Amino acid sequence: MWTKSFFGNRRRLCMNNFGIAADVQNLELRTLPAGTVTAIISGTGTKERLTITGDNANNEIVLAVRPTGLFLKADDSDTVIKFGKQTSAPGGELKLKDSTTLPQNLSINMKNGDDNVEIAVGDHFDEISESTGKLPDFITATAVSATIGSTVSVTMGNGDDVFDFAVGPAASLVIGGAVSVDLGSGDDMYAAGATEAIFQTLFSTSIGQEIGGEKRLTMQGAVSVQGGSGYDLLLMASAVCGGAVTLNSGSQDNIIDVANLQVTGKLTINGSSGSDIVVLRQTVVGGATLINTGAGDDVLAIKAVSLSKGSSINLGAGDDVLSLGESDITGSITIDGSSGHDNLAVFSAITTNTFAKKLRFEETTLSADSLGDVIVSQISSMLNG
Ligand SMILES: [Ca+2]
Ligand SMILES: [Ca+2]
Ligand SMILES: [Ca+2]
Repeated sequence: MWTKSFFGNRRRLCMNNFGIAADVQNLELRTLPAGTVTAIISGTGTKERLTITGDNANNEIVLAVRPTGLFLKADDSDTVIKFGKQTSAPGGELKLKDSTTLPQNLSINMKNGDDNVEIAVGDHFDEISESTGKLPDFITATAVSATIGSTVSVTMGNGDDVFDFAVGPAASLVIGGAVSVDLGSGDDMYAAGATEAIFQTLFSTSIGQEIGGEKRLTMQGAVSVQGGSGYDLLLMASAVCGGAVTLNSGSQDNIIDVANLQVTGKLTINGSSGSDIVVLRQTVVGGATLINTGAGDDVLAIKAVSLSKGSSINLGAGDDVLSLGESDITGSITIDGSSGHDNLAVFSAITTNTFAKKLRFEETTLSADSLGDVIVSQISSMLNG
């Protein structure tokens, strides 16, 4: 399971990679008492719903899909799980269903406190070394296919929270409807995708690192994530998204990393205020791509991306950097540094088939050692547009 120190370290790592000094908060665990998490399954058919409710204490839980069924497990030593007439021991778990087909709808509200919720299909993050970010050799890939027929709605509330969907090496998760995640205020983290791809993305030292290929998480509806205020990390790695994807990180310095995604609909990323780092890599977007990093000194890095519909990138106020390379842009694209002293750094090959418009960049850099790969006329139309 993610930890606050892990989150803090990742923020530091990411900031260092991009040479940005950031005010990194002390994310030490607080010592609030652990509480009770209650699970209820109600309704039938398409109205069937699993509702998981925390309290105002710190609640750490795993909703685990194993070959033997669906379990709700406390992921600290003193959280208590309640389901129907059953109450677990502190730190224990209860079985909610015999099937790996989850209830049609899933609603989670963890209230206040520093909460940690993982939807784990196959293998749990406990099995993965946080020190190296690699899957340990001894991990056993658990073959399990899980389905949530319709919607997922998550409210994490105030406090420093973590929510993730993690799909293990031999597992799959298909979510049929819309996914909506509200992280509330606090320094929060959202992660979704194939387990090892999430870890590769978290620990990657450059945007050039190849992120695992297998997309074992499929979200067929729209995906919407709200970071709220606080220093947030929003991460999606190795997943298929059938609808639109919207990532809003809210105020303060945030990191948004989209890696190895297939997005059929529109991709919208809003950094809002604060100095944000936004990375878009190894990703195919079928709809329009709209990125606005907002006020603050932001870095937007785009590598190995295919954008086939109109795209609009605005870096907002502040001294920003847009790094762009190895991408295939067949839709129109407008890039705007907005106010501040902004730098456009283009490396390696970019193909643009349609008019590209560049506005308000005070500096442009072409990476000399990869100029041979650059399609010069297309690049120059972008730089002079
Ligand atoms: Ca709570
Ligand atoms: Ca929160
Ligand atoms: Ca700017």
